[in-house]
Amino acid sequence: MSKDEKESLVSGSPVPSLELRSGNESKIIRHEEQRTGNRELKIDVVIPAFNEQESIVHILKDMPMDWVREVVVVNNNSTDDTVKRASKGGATVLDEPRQGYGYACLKGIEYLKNKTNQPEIIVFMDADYSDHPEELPQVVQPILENNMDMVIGSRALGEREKKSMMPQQVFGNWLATRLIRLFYGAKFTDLGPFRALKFEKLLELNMQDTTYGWTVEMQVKAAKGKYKFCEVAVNYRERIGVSKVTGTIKGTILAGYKIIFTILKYVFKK
Ligand SMILES: Nc1nc2c(ncn2[C@@H]2O[C@H](COP(=O)(O)OP(=O)(O)O)[C@@H](O)[C@H]2O)c(=O)[nH]1
Ligand SMILES: [Mg+2]
Repeated sequence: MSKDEKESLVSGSPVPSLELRSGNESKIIRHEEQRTGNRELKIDVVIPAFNEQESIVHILKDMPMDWVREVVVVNNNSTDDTVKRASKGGATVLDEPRQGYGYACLKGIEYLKNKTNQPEIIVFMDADYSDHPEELPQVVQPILENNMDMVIGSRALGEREKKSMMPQQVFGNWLATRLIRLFYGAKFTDLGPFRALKFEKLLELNMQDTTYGWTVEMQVKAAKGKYKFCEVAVNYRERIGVSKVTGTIKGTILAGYKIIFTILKYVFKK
């Protein structure tokens, strides 16, 4: 897709048609229909959040709600105003008392699974306003147009603001993606949090990780399962608020260890 085409999608200019496959069915949904809110396109967003009262407001404000059916913010024991503000911003707020990024994502999935009307596509993004919610159409587009099972928003391919990623994070992602290439033959450039999957394919992955190994487990299992996946460039900016993972020594060590461990674990595991 050219840059102009991408920009036209984000700014909402109509594109002729999008093809959405669900199960064996293949139906054509006209772009304008999504925009007029007939809600035929069932895209739900899950955002794990831990003390993100400032950023969550911006995220919800920028969320392209003509594409999204429901935004689910999973709160992990926040002690600030995250819950109140997320709820005021129109999100469904769930509480997950067990601390951990993976626990929060699992809670969001469980909630969507129990809906009578499950989503066709699930999108994950972080709560710190580093991701650009308005880029959601680009991230889901390969599922709609090319029948991909999973799309990773790659910060390595996109533009990163200077202080948006710590050097150890850039190196860690490079190393992890090299290892995935080596052990699984799958080419990724990032383990970024902004990603989209067909919901049924996500359920098939049977995700287990409860903390920092979440994103890499998903990619490794998708590679092993021969999923159709691709990456799209996403931009990344300096977060609002305080980093809980790579901004702390403990978080960096734990995340690094967990990511490498997860990559190796699934080489041998069925
Ligand atoms: N649910 C949940 N989310 C968390 C936890 N720690 C961090 N997060 C969220 O995970 C995302 C990434 O964390 P962040 O602090 O930005 O880490 P960084 O991007 O590595 O600096 C943000 O949306 C956080 O709110 C946690 O223990 N539980
Ligand atoms: Mg962050």
